[in-house]
Amino acid sequence: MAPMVLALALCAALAATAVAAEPAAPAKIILDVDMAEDVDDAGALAVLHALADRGEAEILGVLVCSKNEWVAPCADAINTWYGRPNVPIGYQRSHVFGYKNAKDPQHETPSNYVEKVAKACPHKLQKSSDAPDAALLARKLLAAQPDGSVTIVSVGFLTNLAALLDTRPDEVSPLDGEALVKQKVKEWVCMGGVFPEGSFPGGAGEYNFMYDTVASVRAINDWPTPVVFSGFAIGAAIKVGARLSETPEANPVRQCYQHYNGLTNREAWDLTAVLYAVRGAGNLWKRSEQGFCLMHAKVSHGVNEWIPTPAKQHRYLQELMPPADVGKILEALLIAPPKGK
Ligand SMILES: [Ca+2]
Repeated sequence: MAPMVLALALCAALAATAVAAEPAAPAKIILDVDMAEDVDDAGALAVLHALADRGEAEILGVLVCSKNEWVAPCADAINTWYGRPNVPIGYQRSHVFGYKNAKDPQHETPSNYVEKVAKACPHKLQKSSDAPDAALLARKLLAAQPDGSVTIVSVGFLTNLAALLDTRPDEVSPLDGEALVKQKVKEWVCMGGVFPEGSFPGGAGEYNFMYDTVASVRAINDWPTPVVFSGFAIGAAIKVGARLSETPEANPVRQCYQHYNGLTNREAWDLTAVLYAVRGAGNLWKRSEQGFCLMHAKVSHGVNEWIPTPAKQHRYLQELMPPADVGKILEALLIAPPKGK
């Protein structure tokens, strides 16, 4: 190669490197949790903070879909531990009808850890119902962002997202909920469902879809943007949490796992959804063919049916990397010290 050609080739290679090294804009994330009955919501919030510490995510807000006065304070304590005490938190006001609360819409989601952790760790929010309505907060957060820029990650029931679709135009936006979501949301990443079967052997639906069934039907069947589901099997194959014992005792996420299961490993359902939402499928997962995750209300609570069709923008994650290796990635984020600690 002539020296001049070589020099040009080198310049081109350097320019390409410079372009490749340009950091991607952080993913704008709203995380909707049912932190209460299970502990992986706490792990998911920790992973999201770790990704934010690495410049990969921007946390716009946290929504709480479970009915329990200690969930929002517990989430607030985790946000505070990670140095983000001002992340807005919204709380559900609208459980409709479902498997757990069919007879009692006021049914509280029990928890063996949120109250203990909230009482032990610094935070500001005194009770969940002190937080604004989750659907109205989501409107405010979405309206302030560029079009097509926000990823919503739900790792609990679909109470808040159904309520968001049902919101009416207000001072925040002249658009109704569906139109606002369509304009601002890039993708909804949903932990839930059984794919492609739609139910477990025996016929039961997946917990997140089943809990507030009417909300699931409304949110999933009518959602106006692409949706990617991290179904039950994806996170069930990965177990993390025990290594939180390597983090300080003051870490509220460590305390959540401590109270929940004595600081042992737990399935990583919710953590997988956060990781996919921020980093994409990469070499961790495959995305299924395009289709429609049709929710049924009557067959059995929370049963979904997978219908391959280009007419709907739903996909679900499929295993690619061995789950144990995905687990190592999640674990490293879960136990990473907060930036500056
Ligand atoms: Ca959850």
